Amino acid sequence: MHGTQKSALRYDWTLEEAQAIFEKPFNDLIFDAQTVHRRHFDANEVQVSTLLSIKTGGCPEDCAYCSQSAHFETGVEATKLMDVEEVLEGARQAKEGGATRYCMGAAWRSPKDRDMDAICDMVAEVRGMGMETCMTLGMLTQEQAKRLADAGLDYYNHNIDTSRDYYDKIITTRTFDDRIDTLKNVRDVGMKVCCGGILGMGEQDADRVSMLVELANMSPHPESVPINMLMKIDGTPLASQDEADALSFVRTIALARILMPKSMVRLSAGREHMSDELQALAFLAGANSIFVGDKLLTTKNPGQEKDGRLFEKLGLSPMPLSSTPA
Ligand code: SAM
Ligand code: DTB
Ligand code: SF4
Repeated sequence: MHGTQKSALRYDWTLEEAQAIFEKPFNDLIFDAQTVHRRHFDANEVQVSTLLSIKTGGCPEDCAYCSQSAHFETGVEATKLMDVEEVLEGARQAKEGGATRYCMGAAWRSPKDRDMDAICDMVAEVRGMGMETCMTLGMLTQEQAKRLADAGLDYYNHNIDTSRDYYDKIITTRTFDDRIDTLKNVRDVGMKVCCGGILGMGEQDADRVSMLVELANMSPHPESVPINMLMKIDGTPLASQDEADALSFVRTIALARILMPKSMVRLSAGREHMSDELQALAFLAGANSIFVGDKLLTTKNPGQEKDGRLFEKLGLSPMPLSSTPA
């Protein structure tokens, strides 16, 4: 990929091509990523989302990174699905805090049909407040996806988390292909897809590249690509996992930007432990979306004051709703 070349979107990346980009001298890689970024986005704008856990803990899945799995003693208490009113109060606060997208997450393997009415009410009401809506509820049937789309859900988050090869080292209660099936159901009913993964679970650079090639060869590309740095949770199998190299993390973001030029690349979990300098590098590499607020789902996030200072230092501004890709 050359800086001046007009880029058509591609869906046929090979692992070798992607690996070669990933391994470029760092300065060349960042320059290329920033060049691609500027073709499609205002480089000083960052989209801002807020998360709410609408149903926490007690999840039957065994994702080795997760505080909410019932398989591990993490100290996270299981709750019932929140009332619609409570969710709306959270959404009002998020809007006041400058969020343009409200992301609601539930610790489910998949939603029960009896929960769908309440879930659909949440979507319709939050949307009525003028925010984009995103939900992450686990696996969906085509019918469930259709109901959510009809309620007005803009995005569905469903991560592939890691490479196909590494997947069964992290999760045994479902397969990589189960994830792909739900993503297809979501796409088929016309919703936008938010799909990414986590770094720092003991995977190699080749897994990071392979995960991104998997995403980049989806047509259309996921509109939103969250790249999470593992939040280590006591009691989970990954509690004392070695951290991912920070520069490899930045390279991963740069590769996501180059392979999926028009997608929002989200610097997601893990900012709590990142320096301003590392976050600045991530933005330079093409990340252009974050979660704001004190909390992600169960873990900490920097909070408004700290992020306000970061935006000020870097001359960043929140992306208006009108600039997010249609
Ligand atoms: N239960 C649903 C599912 O798994 O699709 C939705 C909620 S789940 C918590 C959403 C995503 O959050 C996961 O796919 C994973 O990528 C990310 N995540 C969960 N725990 C994390 C952690 N400790 N550190 C970083 N990312 C995490
Ligand atoms: C995503 O990729 N990251 C968000 C969102 N999608 C749902 C979740 C991060 C969760 C971090 C761990 C926690 O707070 O429990
Ligand atoms: Fe359950 Fe989602 Fe956590 Fe996996 S990541 S244990 S599916 S809440």
